Order: sequence, then structure tokens, then C-alpha cells
Amino acid sequence: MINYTEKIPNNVDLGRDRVLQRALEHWQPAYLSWWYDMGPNESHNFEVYLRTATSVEPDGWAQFDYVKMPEYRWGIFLQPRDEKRQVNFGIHKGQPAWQDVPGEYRSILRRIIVTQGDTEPASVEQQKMLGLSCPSLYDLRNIFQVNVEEGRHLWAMVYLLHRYFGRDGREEAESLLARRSGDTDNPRILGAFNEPTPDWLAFYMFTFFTDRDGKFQLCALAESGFDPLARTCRFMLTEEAHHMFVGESGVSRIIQRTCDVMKENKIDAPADVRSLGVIDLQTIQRYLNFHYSVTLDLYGSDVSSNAANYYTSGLKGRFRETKLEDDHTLRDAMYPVSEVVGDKINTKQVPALTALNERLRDDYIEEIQAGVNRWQRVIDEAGIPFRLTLPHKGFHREIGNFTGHFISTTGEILTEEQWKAHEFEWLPSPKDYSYVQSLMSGRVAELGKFANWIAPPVKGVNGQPLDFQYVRFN
Ligand code: BYC
Repeated sequence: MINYTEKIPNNVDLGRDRVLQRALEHWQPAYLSWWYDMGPNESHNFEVYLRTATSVEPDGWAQFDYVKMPEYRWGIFLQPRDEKRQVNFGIHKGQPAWQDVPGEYRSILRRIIVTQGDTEPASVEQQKMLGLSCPSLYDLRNIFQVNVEEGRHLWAMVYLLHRYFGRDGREEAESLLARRSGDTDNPRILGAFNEPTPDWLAFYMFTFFTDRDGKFQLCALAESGFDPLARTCRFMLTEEAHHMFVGESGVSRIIQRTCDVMKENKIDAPADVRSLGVIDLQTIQRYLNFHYSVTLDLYGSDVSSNAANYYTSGLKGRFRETKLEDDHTLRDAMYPVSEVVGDKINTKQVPALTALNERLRDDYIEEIQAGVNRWQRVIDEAGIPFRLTLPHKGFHREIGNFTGHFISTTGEILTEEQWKAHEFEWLPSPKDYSYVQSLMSGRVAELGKFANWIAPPVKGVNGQPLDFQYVRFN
């Protein structure tokens, strides 16, 4: 028998809970078998310089060492309990935070946890092949770090399902290993997690845009009145920060390299830029448009009775709920949402309770805009007259009020025919994808070397130099 207390670093007293131990004994081999099947391709013998969470102490929660990924110690950590914590919003505001699942909310709470849990293995599946075409050992190590931590986030949700939801929780935990990203019969739950991540530009865009949805959703769940969920999400956010760093710095390094080549060679036409083996800024803009729009869909409908219920019942709060100054019940508050009326996009006021998805999306957009501004600075500093912009909120949307409408990147309402005529000015075309992939045909694995299409990072991982052996291939 496996000693789970040793094998799974945890601060939930795993060794003393026999029921939970039995559930995990059952699930863990299935998880590993999923990892062997769907985890990073051909990587099982690699020794990777990884960070492993070993506690929740702010200064020293992680240790770095070489690990074979199937032997990674996927731990279970909750932020320490605050005995005085209360439900901070909704109709139960002021009651002590729940340490167990309130019976009347059992099924919606399970649904939220399953939806969150489903995204974690999905992203590992989406990134499965990318290790074969990494631009450096540094980047290879980073994608593996992201992958094992998404695995840990799956463990975090599975812990909640096993510990608090009995038999149906165990069944849901099994289904989390059965769905597959992009599978026609048994897909992942949310749209963006069924899209392919075919190359490294897509990977960095995904970790910048989609992992940041992860951040905002986790922040909303970290406000939950169901205390174990709140405490779990708080710790997950610690790791999430690195994933977004990988995305933001990855795109920034690609932009940097492109700008350097453009300046050096005094060129700006995309064909000339491509002829020198780097990614033209226009293609980067199209990838941005794609990842931004599919990620906006992840917030759900602009007007949603589900979202209102989650909030009213105290299960899912707003971004930084406890820092907001209002009544935290939103009984009389209104919030603006967009809708398409004829050939116009109008704004209308709706009860704020029903617009909570839209509000979280707006909070997200603000942070995304700041990140895009940082990318812009790289272009500006190179003196290149090109602007990276976020497309209109209604562009290329499949969930919410814009569904079924054909909106341009600048917010004009078009006919389907007009929209199609511009599609590949706005979104990556098959040719763009094949060009980007042509740059990434093999792995760059020499110490300290970086592929031609990306600049080196400013510094290495955990104080190590850039020519450190971040991955040993054995
Ligand atoms: N695709 O009222 P509606 C992360 C469904 S990312 C497909 O509009 P609601 C990560 C919806 O499920 C964060 N279906 O929306 C990132 C519902 O179906 P049911 C993940 C969609 O319920 C990178 C129906 O449409 N966490 O962590 O208010 C790497 C009507 O729903 C979509 C969470 O999402 C879509 N895009 O809100 C790794 C938090 N959108 O239930 C990890 C938990 C909606 O009627 N989830 N639908 O069958 C939630 O809070 C909510 O489920 C949502 C949707 C915000 C997603």
C-alpha cells in the first residue's frame, strides 16, 4: 500500500482520514495513467528542474529540484483556516463560513468545482505535444512546470470532491479523467479548453489570456462562503501567478525578437519579416484576437441567472469582494451590459446580480489591457509604428449577447458575408498557423541556446543562469 501522507505533501491531515485515503488510493493510479497517456509527450524519463509546493508558508512554500514528472509530488494544500471567517455576501452574509457543504447548495457547488477542475487536465492535454518543439531548455522547463501545477490544481478540486461530496464526488472525479480536450464524444466542459494549442505562440497567448481567466475565476471562488473551496483557491492563486508570467514574458520575448530583427534589417513588410524567420507583428495581433475572444466567452452569458444564484447563495463572489464598498447583496444595484439591437450595439442597465459574469469579464479586461500596454512598450521602444490592440468585446463571440452576430474588431455590425471577407485579417489563417509551426519543427535543447524567433528571458529560474541544464533528457 502507498503511504499517501508521504507521497502526497499536504496540510489537510490526510493520514488521519481513512475514507479519503481509500478514495485517493482508487483515484491516484487512474490519475497517473491519465498522465502517462495525456501528459507531455515522450517526457516520462526526463528529469526536470521543477518547483514543488511543500507548504503554504509565504516565504518558502516551494522547493526546486530535479524530478521525473510522473514522480512529481502532487500535494494538497489549503490556506490556514481563519476561525472567524464569515460568509461575506449574498443572503447568508454574516453567518459563519461553512466548513461543510450546505445541503441545499450541494449540486450547484459540485457543478462549480467540477467546471473549475475540468479546465486543469484540459490545458495539459492541449499542451501535450509542445515539448517536442520547445525554443529552449528554459522554456521546456517552464511548460512542464505549468503542466505539473495544472495537475496539482486538478488534485485540489478532486480533494474537495472526495472529501465533501461522497459517492457522486468520486464519480465526478473519475469523469474528470475521462473527458478529453477536443473530443467530439466526451469533450471538456468549456469552449476554450477544446481549442487546440498547436504552437508556442498559442501556448504563451493561452497562458497570458486563459490562465488569467483562471486567476479571476479563482479569485471569485476564493471569496466563497464554503470555506474549504475558498482556502483551496487562495493557495492555487500563488501558483497561477507564474503561469501568467510565462505567458506574458513569452509573448513579450517574441515581440522583442521580431522588433530587433525589423530594426536591424530596416524592414516592416510581414513577408520580409517572415523571410528572416521571426513572427510578424500582424500575426501576433491575430493570435491575440483569437485568444482574447475565446477567453471572454469563458465568463459565461452577460446576463445569467446561474451567476445570480451563485452569488446570492454565497458560493461565488466578485473579484476582491471584501474590498468592495457596497451592501454585498446587490439587491438594488444595476450594471451596464451590451446588446445588439438592429445595426447598433446598445448599453442597457440590468440588475447587477444577473450581470456578475459581465462584471468579472470587465475586471479581467482591465488587467488584460494593462498587459497589452506592456507589450506595446517593447514595440514603441524599438521605434516601430505598430499598435497592438484588444478587439471589440463583441468580436468573435459564441457565448452571451453577441452570439450569432458578426462584429468586426472595431465593433461594427457586419453581415456574415462581410465578416467572412475579413476573417483572416482578424484571426490566424491556416497559412499563419503553418508558418508559425514551420519555425517550431524541432526542439532547441543546447544549453543556453534560444530559437531564432524568440529573445532570451531577462533571467533564469530560481537564480539559475540561462545556460543551466533545466531538463536532463536521459
Ligand atoms: N463554453 O449562465 P451561463 C482555469 C455554459 S479557467 C461552454 O452563461 P454561468 C484555467 C454553462 O456552463 C477558469 N459552455 O454561465 C485556465 C452553463 O451550462 P449548464 C475555470 C459554457 O453558468 C487555464 C450554460 O452555458 N473556472 O482555471 O453563469 C489553464 C449557461 O451558463 C461556457 C471557472 O469557470 C463556455 N465558454 O457561468 C488551466 C469557474 N460558458 O450549467 C485552468 C467555475 C458558459 O447550464 N465556473 N457555458 O450546463 C463558473 O463559475 C461558471 O460555470 C462559468 C459559466 C463562469 C464558466
